[in-house]
Amino acid sequence: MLENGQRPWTGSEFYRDALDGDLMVEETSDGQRKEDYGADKIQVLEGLQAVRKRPAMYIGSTDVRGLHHLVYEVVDNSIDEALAGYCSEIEVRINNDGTLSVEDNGRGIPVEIHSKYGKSALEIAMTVLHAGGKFDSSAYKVSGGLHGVGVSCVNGLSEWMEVRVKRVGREYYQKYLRGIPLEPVKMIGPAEGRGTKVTFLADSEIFETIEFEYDTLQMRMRELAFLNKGITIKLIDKRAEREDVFHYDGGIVEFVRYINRNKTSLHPVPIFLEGEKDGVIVEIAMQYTDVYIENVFSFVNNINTHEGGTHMSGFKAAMTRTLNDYGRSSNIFKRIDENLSGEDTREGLTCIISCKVPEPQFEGQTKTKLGNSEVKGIVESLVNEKLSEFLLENPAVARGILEKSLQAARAREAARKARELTRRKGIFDGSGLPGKLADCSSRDPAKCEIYLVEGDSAGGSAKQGRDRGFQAILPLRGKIINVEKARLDKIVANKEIQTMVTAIGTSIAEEFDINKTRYHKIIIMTDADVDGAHIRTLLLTFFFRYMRALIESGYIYVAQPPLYKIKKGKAEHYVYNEKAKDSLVAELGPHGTSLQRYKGLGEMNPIQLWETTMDPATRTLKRVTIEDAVAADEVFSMLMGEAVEPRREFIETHAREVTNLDI
Ligand code: 0RA
Repeated sequence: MLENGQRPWTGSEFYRDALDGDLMVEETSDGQRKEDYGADKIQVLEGLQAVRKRPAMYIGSTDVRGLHHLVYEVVDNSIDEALAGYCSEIEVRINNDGTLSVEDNGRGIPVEIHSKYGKSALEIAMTVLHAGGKFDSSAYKVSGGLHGVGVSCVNGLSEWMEVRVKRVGREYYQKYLRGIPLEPVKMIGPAEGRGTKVTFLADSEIFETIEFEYDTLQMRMRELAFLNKGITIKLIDKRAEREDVFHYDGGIVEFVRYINRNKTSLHPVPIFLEGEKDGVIVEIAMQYTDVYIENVFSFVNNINTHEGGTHMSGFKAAMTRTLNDYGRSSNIFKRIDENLSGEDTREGLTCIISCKVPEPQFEGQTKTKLGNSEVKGIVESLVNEKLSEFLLENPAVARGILEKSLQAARAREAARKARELTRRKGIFDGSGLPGKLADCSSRDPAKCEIYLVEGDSAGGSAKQGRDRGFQAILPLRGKIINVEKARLDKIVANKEIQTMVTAIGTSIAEEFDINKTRYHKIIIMTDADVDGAHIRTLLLTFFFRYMRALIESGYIYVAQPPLYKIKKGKAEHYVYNEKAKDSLVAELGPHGTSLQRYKGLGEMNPIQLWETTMDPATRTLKRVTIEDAVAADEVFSMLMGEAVEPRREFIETHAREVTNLDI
């Protein structure tokens, strides 16, 4: 029998219902259960059918990103259990057979018979769409957020899934094929401790790839451990015998230290502010460094709110006001009219804002913008109050921050003057086009394309191979400037940037004007190697920071040069990825087949480059979305300064993801 009766209530109606039914699974007669099984089954099947029919509606996409969302979805349930105070360890394991397991040491999903449905609560949780969302109102559930669709959705998108629950000294088990249970939940033996373990094989009928990427999971698991202090998250890759254990008692303070680990900070200890009002919990950690960009990341219920929202507005308003007030009252401002803009106060700032909001409203293009209006005031008054307190108690740190902000204000003024000068000299207005640019003859931006090509030799081939009617070529030499390490005035003075911006025609930053763009396709064409990926990441980061509307308008693309040329007899085939190569080689057979791997664009002659990469009739272009750019920017901000090799590998993997998108 249940041992629950007097157990304090934990906040879930769904599970409360489950506990009403007084029966343990093994005490249920199977014959009884099969009767009501029919009607429920139809309902369940309809739900799962919907998920399988439109997977993107539930998990965003069916590419490698969607695949990883499955993992996050399952992990989120364990995180919820941890936030409720019942779970301290979560293990995520990529198994040798391509499956993935998530195991926690929480209370275990209830297995008791749900009175309304006449079957195990566990089965309902695993098979009924939104069961968790609808019934479970525990305060800060991650569910209801970005992809809070519940584990049943993952189940429906898995070739198979199995769940093991340890409770009250017993282990329970159920297995599903594409979301459909093979048999009722059964007790399979005694068990020690409690917990839940879910294992699944993503369905290759649904997903473009079902191969999990360690680096992608590693980044998210580390982030979750930072955002939820005290939880231990273990990540294991049985394919490569790789593993990490993430556990941070310092939470987001350690997150900020981590992001800044290779930067020079202005004060040794990050500033930490926290508070709670009307059920909204706010935590903020921040630290200034000597770099010139701001790295402010915000999260709501563990979801990265890339598009900001009310918590971000409240934070920015309070920062501007508090630092200006302090500058004036402490006489750090020399002139009475001295004034910091919001941007000035955030130059060099690394900040994590983490809010827990009971009923979050997510808005915006990618549903990553917090809409709850009450949160602005809550964050704003918290920061106003606690930050001014901090400044008064730490005058030396306060002076450092104010001086940095004043420098930023002066630099901004200098950059404005410099831009005026460049404008007078005609550098940015398109009147004096750079000599390196091989422009096209058309003047209709909607028809024109510009290829930003890595290196002079590939640039040469592209110039010869192109259709000069509408295709312009701009060779970029060497690395472009790292936008994190240079202020706008320096960036504006950089020759590669000047050439590129002048050719595009829009100017940058505050003077950026999308209507002046000379091309509606700006195509990044780099080698398919680490350096190429690095340049691509730098360019995306630059566009993201200073010419964002080009990305938002869908004008930025990545070219897809082939990886191999395969020849058999007279026939030549170009292939664009390893998988395609393997299957074509298998098809043609090794006899008389030759394989050439292209390491760089420079290895192709002009005709080959045209045929494979530039001819609109045959090429594939990948349009860069704002999400790709955000990812590139984040990879950059969070990984900058890490030991060079791992960082390069990481950038390479993730930059490759960017190129794997569909238009
Ligand atoms: C609500 C109530 C109880 C357990 C859970 C939620 C739970 C759900 C998941 C999902 C993944 N891991 C989980 N661990 C626990 C049980 C209530 C009780 O036993 O008192």
